[in-house]
Amino acid sequence: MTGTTNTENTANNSFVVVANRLPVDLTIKPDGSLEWTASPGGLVTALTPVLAAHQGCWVGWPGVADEAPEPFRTEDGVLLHPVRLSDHDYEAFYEGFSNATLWPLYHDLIVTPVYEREWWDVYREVNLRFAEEVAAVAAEGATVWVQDYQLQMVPGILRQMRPDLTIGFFLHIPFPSADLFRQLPWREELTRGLMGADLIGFHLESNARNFLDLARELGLEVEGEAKIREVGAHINMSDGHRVGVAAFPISIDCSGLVNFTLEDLGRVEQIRSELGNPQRVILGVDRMDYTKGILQRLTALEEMLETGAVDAEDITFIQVATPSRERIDHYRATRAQVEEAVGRINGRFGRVGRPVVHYLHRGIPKDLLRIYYRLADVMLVTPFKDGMNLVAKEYVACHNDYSGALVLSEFAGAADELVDAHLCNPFDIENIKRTLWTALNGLDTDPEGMAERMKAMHEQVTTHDVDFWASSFLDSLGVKEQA
Ligand code: GDG
Repeated sequence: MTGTTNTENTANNSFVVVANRLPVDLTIKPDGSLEWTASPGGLVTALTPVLAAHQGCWVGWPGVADEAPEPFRTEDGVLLHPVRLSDHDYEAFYEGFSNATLWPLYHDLIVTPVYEREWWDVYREVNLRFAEEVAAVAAEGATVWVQDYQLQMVPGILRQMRPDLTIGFFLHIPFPSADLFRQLPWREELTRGLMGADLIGFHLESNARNFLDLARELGLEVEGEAKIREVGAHINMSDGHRVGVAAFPISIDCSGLVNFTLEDLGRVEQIRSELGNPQRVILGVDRMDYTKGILQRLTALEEMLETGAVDAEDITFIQVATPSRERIDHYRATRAQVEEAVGRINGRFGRVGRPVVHYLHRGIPKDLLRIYYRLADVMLVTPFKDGMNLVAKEYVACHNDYSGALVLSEFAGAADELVDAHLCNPFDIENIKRTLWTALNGLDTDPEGMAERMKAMHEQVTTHDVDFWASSFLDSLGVKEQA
């Protein structure tokens, strides 16, 4: 990736995004030189035009401990401003407080959160460091958009340092009920950190309501009620600061997904034939995370094979599970259980040259992922809890021919919008089995009804894409797009 090293004044940015990670990854080559590779996700795609139009700046960690290269400007004109984290910061702030405390607490205690005082100290320190970096690069009166659960103290610290700024915050994961959140030993500080923002965005109305309940419990005055893409509720702080609260369901960049060329469709058919032309292909795509319910869907499949509800000669299941947070115990245990189940199912029901489950524990290129999405007759998305789940939306976007079926957990945020999915309860194996069977059967017995459902979901996703998400949040924050 090319960029110009900064020799300019970097303190004049009128729009600043701050996230745990930069939109590029740093690698150190064997000769010691540094290399940047783009890691564009939906957030990067959505925010790049806004950042470019506003002379924007992205503040974040470059992905390598103890490195904070000079800020530099990308070809799009976005200034990237690296923040340094040591190995110890990474362990205590990221793996510890963010992912072993907040992640399970916010996902309704699927595993027990660890409350470690030292992690909290480091979380605060690292949040302070991010806030200081932002304060140094933001122009007078700039807008700052803080992203996600790793940086919840940043709005409050930043407001104290720079009261001239307009601060937005978006939470990409669920926000739990006040009853669960109350467990957190540092609940007041964390909540007050968030309340430094002018606008706090959640995926769902229910998340926003949970947050407003918490504010009431803390004795704050709440006005109005949570709405979607409209700031219907405000929290009035004693110093006169007003915090807007609303839901902004995130979505995907459809442009690279929707259009399938003849060559793409040829690849779909080629992979189907390499799989032995099964009647139905079932797909799962997740980070290897205990919240995603991968083991439960494998168990459902195994029991269906056992009873003969599905036949190993007729179906193939592809599970892509990208490595994630591999040093955390619960993640290691989840991987071990999933891999044991894959081995057992193939051992019991596969034959040489024809496994039932094709399992990849690595990331695959985006252009191959969309081929898999299109290939899949049924997509299985069964998280116990998920803020939104972009995979479900990506699958639907790739089915512009209205083929296929989506089996979707009721506990994924996406279920609020994708009401035409085959909804299931991932805690109930019998229910996953029934729902998967209904989806497979529907493709045979009611193709028109199934196509109607996919059409409705496809229209919902393509008309509510990631640009729509970013612009509705920023409009509500009062940022005018110049592009
Ligand atoms: C968090 C919240 C919320 C996955 N495997 C590969 C790959 N992916 C891409 C998918 C999708 C993304 O990763 C995963 O996004 P999800 O939304 O499904 O899940 P989380 O990572 O948990 O995201 C979630 C999201 O933030 C946004 O706010 O929806 O609820 O938990 O885009 O396509 N991409 C490629 N190869 C892979 O193997 N290229």
